[in-house]
Amino acid sequence: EERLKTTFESRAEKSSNAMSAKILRLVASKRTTLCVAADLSNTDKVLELANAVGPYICIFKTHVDALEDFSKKFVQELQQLAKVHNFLIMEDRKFGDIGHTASLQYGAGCFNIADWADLVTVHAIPGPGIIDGLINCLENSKSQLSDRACFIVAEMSSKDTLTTGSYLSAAIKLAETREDFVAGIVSQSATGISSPGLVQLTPGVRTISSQNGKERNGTSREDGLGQQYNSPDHVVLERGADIAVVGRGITEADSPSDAAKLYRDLLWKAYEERVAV
Ligand code: 5FU
Repeated sequence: EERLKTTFESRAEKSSNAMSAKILRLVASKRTTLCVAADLSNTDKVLELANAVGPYICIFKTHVDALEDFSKKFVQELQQLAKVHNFLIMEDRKFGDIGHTASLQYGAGCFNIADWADLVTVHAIPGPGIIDGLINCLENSKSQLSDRACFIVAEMSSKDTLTTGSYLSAAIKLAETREDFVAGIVSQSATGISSPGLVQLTPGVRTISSQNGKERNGTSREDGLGQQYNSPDHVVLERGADIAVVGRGITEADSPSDAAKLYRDLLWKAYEERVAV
């Protein structure tokens, strides 16, 4: 497939979204396609993780509604680390309501996500109105539209997910027709994605050796709550992942920083193999 064989540098040039071009250029220059999922409950731990893995990642992904002590100061410190280590911040909010409500959730409330998150995730289920809602929010905020973008959750990693068939193809179509605000797609495969600028973000990534010996019983590719894992190689070479999301594979490692370095290396090697002529 043409798109998957193309280097990040040339895809950046073909991109019609400023943020997707920025992501692709960052990935190419920093030589990392690793996104770390910081699913921790306390802001000090999140900042400590961001500082440890910062040199090895392109995106730091948060779930701020899972934090027990969220504050404006936390956001400022995270943004500072993003500057120092050169990574982008993605709040994995998975907005899923009508445009008007999503707009309030994005730019108001105690999190004010629009103020600090470079990227957010959005479910396709409400249709294009949700994208209009988020854009509308930015037009009335101090953040620039060109500094913000969303990823459409087209296909989930969880067992028996409903994101299949016509839902999946319609979600990809939504992303491809709304590159004015869509930088990428969260999915488990590249099937149906044709726009070179759209970035495929793939969660559910873990090496077998990082699963604390669970591989011995042969059922190590799940977490007991529906998450399903694939290896870094597999998601890049067989499923079209541009950026791979690793959470517990790194946060539960003895050294998150060593683990991030290892995942970065495995992922980059697989990318080089994918684009090799
Ligand atoms: F859209 C999705 C999805 O389909 N699967 C996911 O796992 C998002 N995720 C996120 O990736 C999820 O919310 C976690 O933050 C992260 C995976 O973490 P893990 O610890 O590597 O399983």
